[in-house]
Amino acid sequence: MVRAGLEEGVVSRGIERGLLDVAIHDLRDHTTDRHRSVDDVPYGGGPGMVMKPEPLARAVETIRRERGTPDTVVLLSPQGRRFSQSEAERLSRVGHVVLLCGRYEGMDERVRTLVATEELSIGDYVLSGGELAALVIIDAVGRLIPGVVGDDQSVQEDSFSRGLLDYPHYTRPSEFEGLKVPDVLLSGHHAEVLRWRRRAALERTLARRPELLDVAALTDEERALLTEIRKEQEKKS
Ligand code: 4GX
Repeated sequence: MVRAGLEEGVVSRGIERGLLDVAIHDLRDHTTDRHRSVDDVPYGGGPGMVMKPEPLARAVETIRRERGTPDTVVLLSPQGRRFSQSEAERLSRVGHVVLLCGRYEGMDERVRTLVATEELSIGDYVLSGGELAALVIIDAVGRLIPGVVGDDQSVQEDSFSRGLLDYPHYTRPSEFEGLKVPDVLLSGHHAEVLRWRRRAALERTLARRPELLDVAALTDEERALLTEIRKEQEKKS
């Protein structure tokens, strides 16, 4: 599943170009019983299975031996701290990251205390395994590694790297199904375009994700714009 997810896209080309390296480890290769079991019934009873601690501990031990001690060992689970753009930025500066993916209903608690050094969740929903969460993290972190995305500026100006939602984008044609591209974007007035985009990003963030404005790093000009937008919306309502 992880291999399939790494077969295409900007991050996979980064891997081909040697800008980052991703190794996949199958927990079943770190089992010792005939059935190569990675799960067992829960102590105390109840439904569902629990990931055994030994295969995970042995897999990380193998990684330590072959590639050195990782800088961080991340357990992926809905109980983790929420993964975000700032977490992606942090991980993009870490040299060696191990992502632990589990299946089933739970993970033996001793994996948390002995093997993992942190726990991350990609969102409040339940996946059938940690592999898709790992792919999400590899993608978000991978594209922040210098050179992976061709246009460095586009990464820096991304929605969220500034803590705001993105402004609306348009390309040709200038009119589609009766909807026109805003005149200012065709005007060639670069300063006006920038101002329109800043304002549009603030309007959108205020309308859809107002809580982001509490933590976004805004310039004095943006604070003034925001006050203006709020006043206009008061008038409308
Ligand atoms: N963000 N899952 C992990 C198995 C599991 C259960 C408990 C550790 C402890 C998820 C998420 C997620 C489902 C991956 C349960 N592992 N992972 N899996 N949301 O839902 O990261």
